[in-house]
Amino acid sequence: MKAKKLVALLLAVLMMVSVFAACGGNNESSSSQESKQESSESSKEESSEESSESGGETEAGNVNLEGYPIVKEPITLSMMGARAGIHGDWDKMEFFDIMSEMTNINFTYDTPSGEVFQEKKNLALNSGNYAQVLFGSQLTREEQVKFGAQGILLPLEEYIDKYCPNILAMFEEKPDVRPSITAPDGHIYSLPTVSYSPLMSTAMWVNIDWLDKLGVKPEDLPTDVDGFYDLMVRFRDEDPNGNGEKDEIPLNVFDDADKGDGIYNQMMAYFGVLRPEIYVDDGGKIHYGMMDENAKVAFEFFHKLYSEKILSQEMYSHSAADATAEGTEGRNGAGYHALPRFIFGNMEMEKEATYPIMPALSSSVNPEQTCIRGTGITQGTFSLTDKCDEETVIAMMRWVDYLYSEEGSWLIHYGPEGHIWEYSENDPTLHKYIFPTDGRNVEEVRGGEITPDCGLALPKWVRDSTEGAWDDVQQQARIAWSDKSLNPYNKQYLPDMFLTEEEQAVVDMYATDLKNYRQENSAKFVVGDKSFDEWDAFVDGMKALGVEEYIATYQQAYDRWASNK
Ligand SMILES: [Ca+2]
Repeated sequence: MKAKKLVALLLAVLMMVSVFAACGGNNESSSSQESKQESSESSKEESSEESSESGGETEAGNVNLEGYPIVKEPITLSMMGARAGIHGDWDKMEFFDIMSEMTNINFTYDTPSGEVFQEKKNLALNSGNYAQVLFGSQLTREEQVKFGAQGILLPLEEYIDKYCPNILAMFEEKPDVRPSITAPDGHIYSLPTVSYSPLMSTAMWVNIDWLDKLGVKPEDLPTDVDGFYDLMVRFRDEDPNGNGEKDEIPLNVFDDADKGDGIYNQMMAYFGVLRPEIYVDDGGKIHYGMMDENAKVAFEFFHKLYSEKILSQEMYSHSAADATAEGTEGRNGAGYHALPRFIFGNMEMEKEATYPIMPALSSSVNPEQTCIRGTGITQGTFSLTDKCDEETVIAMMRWVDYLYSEEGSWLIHYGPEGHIWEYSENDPTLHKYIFPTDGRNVEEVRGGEITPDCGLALPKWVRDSTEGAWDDVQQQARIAWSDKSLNPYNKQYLPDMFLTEEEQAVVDMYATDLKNYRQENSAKFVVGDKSFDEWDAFVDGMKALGVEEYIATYQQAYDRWASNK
């Protein structure tokens, strides 16, 4: 680990040298950057000496460095965040009241609505009239780089190391997180939502009634694409809905918005291609998936499924609602979605709990069962600006660190016991909802008066166990199937990572044309408008659109990410 860090440091120094050399004409900014770096280095040394000398120091001015309240005399800070449509007034939310009681830290709130938030945020940050605390402010990686370099967003990493045991524990347990939130200049300007749950892979739900009819047990579902194909043929040909008509849609997929990517994203993985565009393989090599040889094998399979009417024939045009309507008519055999009800129509929760998940599949070119999962990281949920003094920064870092504890992560998402949830009488380690009696649903109460962590990403660390902490038969079934059929085989296709401004500019130059070309041709191969004899020409077309430089740029960003690990 130490050696790895040393290598990373050397690499960083080398890269800095080459950056300075490369932009020799830009002396002013690089030297000021250099001196900033120096001064932060020296203050780091001083402060670490200080803390090692004073050892048991527990307070700094008004701030208690341990325990609660965090500040002795109450303070009030300005906060800006995006108000979601479901939100009530932030100043009336229970979450902030509880935090205030515990910490003595209060806020005034500036919460423009989600639709205009981006504009208001930019206006604030560019005019100098911004809040001390940016909470749920959806700071993109580009914004973190830009406003961090301007000194508006404060670097948080030294405070994390000194005052944030919960965040450090998260870094330790989830080693991807720290490099993913570290900007290319080495600073952490914003904290993320980190959410690792057993439900990180999208499920393909299978029609349990049809399996019963065909005498297939859920535990005997196929584990490779050939077995999958055979089952789909039976769904198509054996009238499993029993109406005497050949009206079954074995695999109903919908993608009016995404031009097919929703399906490719899931099914290409069965062929070892983790994404149609950028993904990283186990050896740390970046691919543009459609350039892989296996992509052709995958698309030949998709074409077979489409031409044999196993895939819905409207897969490029109909919407999620259209697909659900066909499910309600009893025509759907399988489909990808969060819950069975969206594929098969509304049903009782007990019934829904009986639907199995199709396992991750293998294929002749990819002998290991494979499916994909997301990164679990949402960027830019908490930042502090240069309107905070040193004491305020320490206090707020202690405040936000609590949200990464198990208790704090639960509090910010669900609020305190007795409002929308209580412990289950069946099993006191599990929770169940208290359903409101005034006509609102649970989410409306949660976002209305309990917490802004409803339709808005906020700083917290959702543990693997959180989703499982509910006394809910459907949820428990979904977790059990995911743990059995998906989670042992899922791969993260790409870590969450920063691009430098230069890298972003290169990527922006190629991304749209490549995507349009890829999607347009992909659909033609699937529906049979283009012969697979033309595949090589298609690959040459991607090369002509700059795919090799596109890949190299991501490789550079990935290598930097990996060196920070
Ligand atoms: Ca039928």
